[in-house]
Amino acid sequence: MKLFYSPDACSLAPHIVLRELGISFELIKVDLQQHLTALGEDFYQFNPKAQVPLLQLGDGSFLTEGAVISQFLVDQAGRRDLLAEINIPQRYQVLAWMNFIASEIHKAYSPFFHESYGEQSKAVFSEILNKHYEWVDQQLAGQDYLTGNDFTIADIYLFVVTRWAGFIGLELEHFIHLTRFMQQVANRHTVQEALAAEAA
Ligand SMILES: N[C@@H](CCC(=O)N[C@@H](CS)C(=O)NCC(=O)O)C(=O)O
Repeated sequence: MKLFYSPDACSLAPHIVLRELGISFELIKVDLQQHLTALGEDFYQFNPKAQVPLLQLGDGSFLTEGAVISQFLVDQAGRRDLLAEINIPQRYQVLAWMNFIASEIHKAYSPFFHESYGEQSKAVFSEILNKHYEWVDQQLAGQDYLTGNDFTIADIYLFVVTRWAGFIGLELEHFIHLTRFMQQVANRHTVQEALAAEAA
């Protein structure tokens, strides 16, 4: 399998999942500004949406959408601690978080990474992010991870997007449960390996 990624982008989530699963994969770096892979290929030819993450499977086919790539990977590997199997209620609790992170948190960071958004948009989205993190922080009180004490793909996704708060100067330290969560996930060796690989 090949994972097309950009350093520190949302592609870090399936990257960490791949390392948690211990399966072999190839990382292909993409320059999102130039739409070029590290080999100088036009990234559009692989993903017309021009976004990472992009997973290329052994049969040559492609899968997009990070939240779905992560589900696909754990289902293939049968790692039920990271995502329970179909028809088990716990699975849908994790998927509800994945959907919330994708639609409410991940995309609320977009104005900070696109120059065309002005300061007013950024202020609005800072407020939206704060409101979401206040709720997330409450959910993390008294438990290690989003759905309890088991680490899942939703925790990986939350960790990856919440790292961006540091890049945009969004203060989150007062959310003590969230801060503890971020530290705990940052300490995992798979996370450290993925960050080191992307920084190389
Ligand atoms: N819906 C997509 C969004 C992916 C996405 O936003 N990727 C960003 C990096 S975090 C990207 O490739 N941006 C470049 C662009 O949109 O031109 C997913 O969840 O996988």
